[in-house]
Amino acid sequence: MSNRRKFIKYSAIGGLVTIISSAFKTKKLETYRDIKIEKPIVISTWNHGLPANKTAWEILGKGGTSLDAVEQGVRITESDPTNGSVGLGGRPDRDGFVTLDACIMNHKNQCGSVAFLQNIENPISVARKVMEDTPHVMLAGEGAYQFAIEKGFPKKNLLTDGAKKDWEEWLKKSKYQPVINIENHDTIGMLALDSLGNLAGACTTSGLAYKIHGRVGDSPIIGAGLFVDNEVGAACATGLGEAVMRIAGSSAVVELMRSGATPEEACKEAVDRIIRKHDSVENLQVGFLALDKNGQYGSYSIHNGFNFALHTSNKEKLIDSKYRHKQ
Ligand code: SD4
Repeated sequence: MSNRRKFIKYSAIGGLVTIISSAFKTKKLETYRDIKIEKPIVISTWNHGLPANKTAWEILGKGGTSLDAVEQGVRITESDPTNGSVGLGGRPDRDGFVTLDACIMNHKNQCGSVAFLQNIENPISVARKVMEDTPHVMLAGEGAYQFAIEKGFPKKNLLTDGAKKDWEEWLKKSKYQPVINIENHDTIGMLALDSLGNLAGACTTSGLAYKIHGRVGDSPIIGAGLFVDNEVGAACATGLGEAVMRIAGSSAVVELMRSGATPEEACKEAVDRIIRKHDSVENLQVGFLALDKNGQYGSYSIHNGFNFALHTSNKEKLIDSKYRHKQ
């Protein structure tokens, strides 16, 4: 392509970006004119977010940091054996191994992550250690496990009797059907803004039930399952990780907010991006959740059924997400 044609092409794209971002900016000014900053605040995915938020709030309400709040908050879900998609009690892969993915990110763009981690109940705290005690962002598999043991995390069998029984039942047909629809979900993603105005986020999961051994989803991938930029906002994702990774979902949501979109508009555009890139989304569920620097929050999902928990100084509730398609 000649330089002139390249220039015309890129200026046309640039012009379009300017038009889109100024549309968002105008909207933002209208929407936000009278809004006062709401903080502290914590939001998290699904109804297990209610007890997780409660723990996070014990920290935030006393002036603690958003980082401590999100770590302690999601540990509640990780340690709950009745939750089949996170930590202890998580459904195994198709070979019977419970493998966990988690990541955490603070207001300084520091982040830590573990993927394909086994036999450790609270991967989020291992992810935090990766962030704070190593020069790295991500550890995986056996190396992540060895690191956790060195840091004093106890080894624990995470396959509960109930999850084992369900897996044995699944083995009878062994139908490999990696779908996440409105019945098959549960990852916890949590976003918090503390009283100092700092954002942090955490995301933790056992991933897709009966996945191929070694499969890693979006949840430990910074920019996919979680992204935090303290200048703008934070976002996290739940649902089919492959679809989230393909659009760098949480990073996209934060960038859209940077361009002036409200949290809900940003989540909606990310959902639409996923829909545009799939021939059919009949069996595909993804939900995004976002919190901006002003404590404004929003969510959007492909299908109905996604909800999130909110906790502020005077509100503690579950909110149904807006969505594109009703099932
Ligand atoms: C994954 N995104 O491993 C996770 C699963 C999930 O609600 O979010 N379930 O693909």
